[in-house]
Amino acid sequence: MSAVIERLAELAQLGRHDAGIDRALATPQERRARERFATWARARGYALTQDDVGNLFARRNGVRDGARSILVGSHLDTVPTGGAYDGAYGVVAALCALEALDERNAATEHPVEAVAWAGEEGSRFPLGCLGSSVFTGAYDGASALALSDALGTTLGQALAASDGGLLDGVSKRDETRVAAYLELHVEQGPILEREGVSLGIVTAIAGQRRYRVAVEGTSGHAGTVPMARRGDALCAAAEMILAAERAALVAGESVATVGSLTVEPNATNVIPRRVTFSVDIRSPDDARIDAVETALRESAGDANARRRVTVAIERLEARAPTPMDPKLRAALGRAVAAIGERAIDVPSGAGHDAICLARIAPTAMLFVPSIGGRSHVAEEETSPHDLEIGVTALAASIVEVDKFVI
Ligand code: HGY
Ligand code: MN
Ligand code: MN
Repeated sequence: MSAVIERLAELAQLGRHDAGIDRALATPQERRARERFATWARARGYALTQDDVGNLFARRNGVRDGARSILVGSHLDTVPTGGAYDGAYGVVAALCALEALDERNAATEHPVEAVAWAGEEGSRFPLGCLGSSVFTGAYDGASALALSDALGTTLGQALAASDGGLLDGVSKRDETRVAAYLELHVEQGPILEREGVSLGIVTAIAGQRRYRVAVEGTSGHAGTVPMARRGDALCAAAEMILAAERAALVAGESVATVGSLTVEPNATNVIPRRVTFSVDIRSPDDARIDAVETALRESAGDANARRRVTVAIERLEARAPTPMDPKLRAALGRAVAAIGERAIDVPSGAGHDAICLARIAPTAMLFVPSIGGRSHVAEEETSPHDLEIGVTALAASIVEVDKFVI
């Protein structure tokens, strides 16, 4: 069994439960995944560094003194019901690609570093791409460490804890100059499988905005408050959620998702006093995201006017649609041809750390197919054949990119 298959099977046990894998940032299971990454890297003599928010780097030296690093990686954390490949594949494949260069005794001009970015999913602390946002200066490190999870634990506290924290004996990372960034990821969509091809070269990553919406109404007895006199927070929330769904359908090439919702006091015979819910809007076209956000805000205004509630919309994150670097995409095309494979251009509806790295360095992504196009579910699956081709293509891409980036 190849190293990429074996290592993914091992990581898949960390955080496994009967509905998938739960490996949120700075939890014991996610720390153990970072420890496995460190063990594999040390076994190859790669120099390990980590920064204050838990990004972890394994460096294979280059031959040109002072050259900036080519970073290659993804993330080890998962959504609460995650699969075995989202993120983990790109981290394991990055290490395997470095090892493939070792086996071929292939020297690179630039140092190449495999990276495990901290907290890409944003499932524990309320910021997606947390680690790569801090690394690229898109988010302040101290503010990130002050972010709290649902239980009030801050990221700083979690990383200081022995079981979820930074790894011992790993030197601090200060270097943030980057020559280029490559990320290999499962597509999480249906295109490659439908086209019958094992590799995709990503054209652009969809823009994404995340919000937290709070609806304050008035609690009361479910049996005695007349309908015309209610300030029912949940009915108001329901109207807003359907307004966002309708707006995404009308805008086209857009998606709007409410994945998380809480009701207070959450009792069957009490009118809901307060409802909070998440909104995730995405599109390759910012104007369409604007249209869906406008519809959401208009629906909130309508609820404020008609429903005796008060609605507050907090925008948590906004990432513009991000094209991948054309010169790197061409290099990936040459690399795929060099290994005798075919690739097609494919957009990414899913978000990735690459959206942050593209702010500071030429950035490109490779995809391999997701069976049934499914991801963020326990059933997430990619064939061993495609997993292995991805690693070969990634190693060839590093060699190609190393020839010309600065
Ligand atoms: O939400 C996303 O697209 C990514 O999986 N964090
Ligand atoms: Mn994901
Ligand atoms: Mn991912």
